[in-house]
Amino acid sequence: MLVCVQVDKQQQSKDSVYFRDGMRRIDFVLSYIDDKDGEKKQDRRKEFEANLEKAGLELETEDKSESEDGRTYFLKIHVPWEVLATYADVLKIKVPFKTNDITDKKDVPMSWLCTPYRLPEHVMQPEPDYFTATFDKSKIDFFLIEDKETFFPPSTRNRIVYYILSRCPYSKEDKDKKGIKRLLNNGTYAAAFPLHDSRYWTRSRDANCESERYALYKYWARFSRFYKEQPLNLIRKYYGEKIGIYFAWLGFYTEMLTYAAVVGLLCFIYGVASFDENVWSKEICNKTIGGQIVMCPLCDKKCGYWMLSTTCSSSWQSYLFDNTATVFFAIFMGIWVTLFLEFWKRRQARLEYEWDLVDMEEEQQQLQLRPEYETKCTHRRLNRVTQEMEPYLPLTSKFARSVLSGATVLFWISLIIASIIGVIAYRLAVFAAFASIMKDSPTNKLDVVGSLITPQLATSVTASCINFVIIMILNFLYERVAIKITDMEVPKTHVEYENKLTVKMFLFQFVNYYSSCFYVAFFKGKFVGYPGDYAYMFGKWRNEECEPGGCLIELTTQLVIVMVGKQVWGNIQEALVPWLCNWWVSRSARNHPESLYSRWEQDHDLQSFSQLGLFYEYLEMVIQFGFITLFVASFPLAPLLALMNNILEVRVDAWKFTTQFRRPVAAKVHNIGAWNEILNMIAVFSVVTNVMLCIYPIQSQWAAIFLLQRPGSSWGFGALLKGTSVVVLKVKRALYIHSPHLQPLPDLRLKLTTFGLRVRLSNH
Ligand SMILES: [Ca+2]
Repeated sequence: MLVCVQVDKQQQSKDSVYFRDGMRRIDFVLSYIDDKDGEKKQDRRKEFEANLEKAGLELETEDKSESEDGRTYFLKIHVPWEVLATYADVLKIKVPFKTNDITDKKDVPMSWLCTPYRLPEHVMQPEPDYFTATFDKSKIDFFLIEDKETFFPPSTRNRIVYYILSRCPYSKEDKDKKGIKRLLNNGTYAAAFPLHDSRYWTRSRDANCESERYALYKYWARFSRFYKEQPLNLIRKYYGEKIGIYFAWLGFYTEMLTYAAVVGLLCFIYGVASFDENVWSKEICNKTIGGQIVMCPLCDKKCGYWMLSTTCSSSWQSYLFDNTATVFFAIFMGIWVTLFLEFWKRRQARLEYEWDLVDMEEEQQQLQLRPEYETKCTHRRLNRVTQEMEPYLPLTSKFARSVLSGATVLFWISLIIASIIGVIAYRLAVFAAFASIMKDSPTNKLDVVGSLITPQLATSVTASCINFVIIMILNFLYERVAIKITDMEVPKTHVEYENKLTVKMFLFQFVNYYSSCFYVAFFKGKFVGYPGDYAYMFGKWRNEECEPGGCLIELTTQLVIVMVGKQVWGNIQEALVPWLCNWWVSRSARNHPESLYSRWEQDHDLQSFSQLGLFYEYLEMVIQFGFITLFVASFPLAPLLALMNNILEVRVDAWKFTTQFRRPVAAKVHNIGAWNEILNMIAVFSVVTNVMLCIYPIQSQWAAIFLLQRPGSSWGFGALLKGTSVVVLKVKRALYIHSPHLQPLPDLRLKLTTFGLRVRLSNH
């Protein structure tokens, strides 16, 4: 008998997501290490687990002797049908009651063209389409329940367990001491996570197990699948709507980037092709024109006069990014941004229908009060609508907290601005030094080193690097501060918490990443004064001048360094770091392949998915979105760079979620939240910056020398660009008029039927 059990266990434990009886599914796992002086912790655990059992959960503990390191206990949690039904009712979870019998299959012409990008149907549609209604415990017969054990999908089950865990008290004396989060913070438990359903590289041996993780890895989370569509329904089923919407958005953004990248590339090719017709550069390089023009010294003491023709080659370089096509591209991007936002709104609305999020009610949000809010708000008041007492924060306290957090954000933003002024001072000081090194060589040495490296370029490259390092350090510190002050504000719901944090972090990041670009684009070289009457910073350093070709080429350098640096660094941080950590943690298990390495231990060794995990993913992409829209007039290749990064990004993120992280608790959201408004804000901003970028180069020195003598060549563009905003508005209006989501979609009809049924149901 003993042998039999042993064999059974051996067979099961590598893959099984069930209790020892092989029947009850493990919905959540808690782990802890039993340390010697942990009596207090032991008491808390005892009380907590007793309360969990009181709430109806079933527990099973794996002894530490079973674990790989011999120190870790694993507590497995199963939630039985009764509890599921109760909480599904409380949380107003929607469940199927009828299969969708309305078929609206459209035959898309030329659909065979898309076949290489398609995934098999069972991956794209992992479950049939249902009509759904809010679960009601008293009307169980109404719903499509075949098997009570599998009626609620794993993502719903883990959501329910997490809801219970985050509200379960753990102290007899103090009723306010509750929730798994606090227990994790004070080290009572080491980890709490739902289980992945199989190993990612192979199907589970257990026939009852869906092995969705394996399917995700096979069809989605590999780089070799980069040209395939994403199985969004499966992602949503496995990870929940929140992560599903992120990947839908990322995929959509990448798709739209393709158009911008192609047009940007064409503009660049135009620059290369029309290279020979570049009159400015020809005249600068011409010995009788550029060779005759003597320019004033770039710095006060050591610099000498120089010939305009020495900047011959750099003027050719800057022509590549600064020509007529650039202006066209800036206008194009203005329209592109508008289309992007409008089409995303539609896509999002579609997803809301398809994923059944349309009538995710407000009261449901109310029910999802953050446990921290419940405990920190000691005041209670009567809600007149529900006639229930609910916690609230007094207005004065709320106000004080908001002011304090606002002040903190301002303080940190001013810190960045101070550091940027520091970098400018560095530029001025170093530029004087560089210029004096090259001072004797306007005619001879510059041909050797100076033809590629002008003092301006050398300064701007080093300054960009320093700037990048400062950006990274400030980022690191501010992240911690932002979380602290958002906690302090005690937002009511998770959604509110995230939106507050999003806005805080974004404001900071916006200044942090873009300010140096703004400086180069709009301030540098604009306040230099005139020969004989130069302007000085702090009365000491002469204000910087742009390169003779204008500041645009410097902006391009800056953009490339920050953008490429950030993307390379981001991918290293995102993929390499978790991979290395996992590799290190699981090394002992790999060394003993004969030993049992159970499902929960494998997942325990993975990286934990932080609550803010998705926030950083969005932030990274939105900052990139800013780079390609705000300064696109200076660098038409930026969308192409972004596109290449994003094709990689989709798969890196997918790979990371599927293989390197523990399974996140499924969460529901309507849309991408505060990011929608932030994207809109960037879009408005980008029209302004691009207009300005296209007007400003006129002030460059060449222009001063050549253009003003030839009026009419570039001046029209400013007006043209002001026209862009008009065009953008027109496009927007046209889209509204022809918007299909104003007409009732077939989907909408379905939902209305559902709604009617629900009304009838609740009237029973
Ligand atoms: Ca990412």
